[in-house]
Amino acid sequence: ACMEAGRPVDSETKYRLVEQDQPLPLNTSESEVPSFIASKVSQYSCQRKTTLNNYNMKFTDAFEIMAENYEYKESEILCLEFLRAASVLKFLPFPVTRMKDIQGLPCMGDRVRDVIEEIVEEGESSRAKEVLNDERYKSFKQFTSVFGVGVKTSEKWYRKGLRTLEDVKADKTLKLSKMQKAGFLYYEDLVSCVSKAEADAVSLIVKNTVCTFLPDALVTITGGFRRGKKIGHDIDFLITNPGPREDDELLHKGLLLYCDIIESTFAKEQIPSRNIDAMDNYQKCFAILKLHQPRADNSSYNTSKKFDTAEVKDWKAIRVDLVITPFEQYAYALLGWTGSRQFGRDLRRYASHERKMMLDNHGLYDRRKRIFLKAGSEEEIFAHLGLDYVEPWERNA
Ligand code: DCT
Ligand code: MG
Repeated sequence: ACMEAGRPVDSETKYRLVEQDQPLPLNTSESEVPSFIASKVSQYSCQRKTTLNNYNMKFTDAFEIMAENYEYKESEILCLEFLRAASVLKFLPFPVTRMKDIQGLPCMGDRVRDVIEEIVEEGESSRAKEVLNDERYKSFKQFTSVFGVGVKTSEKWYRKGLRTLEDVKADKTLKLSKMQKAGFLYYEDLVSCVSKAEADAVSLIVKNTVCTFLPDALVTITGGFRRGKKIGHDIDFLITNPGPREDDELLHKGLLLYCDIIESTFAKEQIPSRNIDAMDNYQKCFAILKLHQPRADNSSYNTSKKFDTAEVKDWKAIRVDLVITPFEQYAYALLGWTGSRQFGRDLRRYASHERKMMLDNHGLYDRRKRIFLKAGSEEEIFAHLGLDYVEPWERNA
């Protein structure tokens, strides 16, 4: 129910203006306007601080719908245009109310301005609304909400004339992958978002389990939860073990509802990938974990019929990504897996366009010096790039 506009919507952001405890402008008296110079805003989100305080959700939601539709159409350039614009508006310390407010800002192309203009004038975007009602968009949205289904599979299903998940389930000629079968089996749980409390509970399980195999291992929560989000679509973990390498099976089978282990494809002398959106080569495990949670007694019906409680499902399926990295690459993996995706994209773009360096989740290569730059912390990576440090909760670009 929290899926909207392509990704789980942080329902809390809707109330943030009310419950926010740290107002943005620092030490300004009421009459003072926070100093903000539009023309000084960097086009790279890695040079901006973007908290979860989004004053422009009206616009960014519309942009994300547009971007998603272009993603489904595989128009990468248009998709990125809207994602970059969304990221700039997420960073703005005030709500946009007139066209003048965006004057001088980067990433505000004509297509983007048209959408902003309409929202400023009409309160909503007819283009975004059109997309939401578009048959192809609606189908792709449903299809990609299944774990293991991406744009390519959706395209295939759509071309076969399938339009809904019911159509897909009814089509017995389709060959579903193991991943997709698990995706359908746990569908309801997986589309309902993961809460911070659930993330903490899973974190304990993962840490305890990893600990029994690798007592010295470092387990860190990454992804949206590390950036301070209160809900997510999955929980991302980074695991590293100082000392000798030993990346064997990490989890008790009983809790693992689904596990797809991707073996490490890392070749030592490999130069960082040029692909801006490249996957990394770490051993990883896309898993679905069984989280036991005694359901709150929200129905007196259950308690009055005690013998029926065995029928009640007392657990929830939760998507967990485990990434195992060699200790030397830990900082790079942490930076990459903390995201946001847009922040990561801009870091890599900045490295290559502004510094002649190549950044990925494994390392940073200086093309002029022809060396890999070592880093033991995220701070060191920012320093290598000549960037001011940006805290995880400021990377919600
Ligand atoms: N990432 C990466 N390489 C990949 C996949 C992801 O570097 N092959 C990074 C980008 C963001 C981060 O990992 C976490 O990915 P998601 O879980 O998809 O994003 P999220 O920000 O955690 O969002 P959500 O809250 O929806 O899980
Ligand atoms: Mg995540």
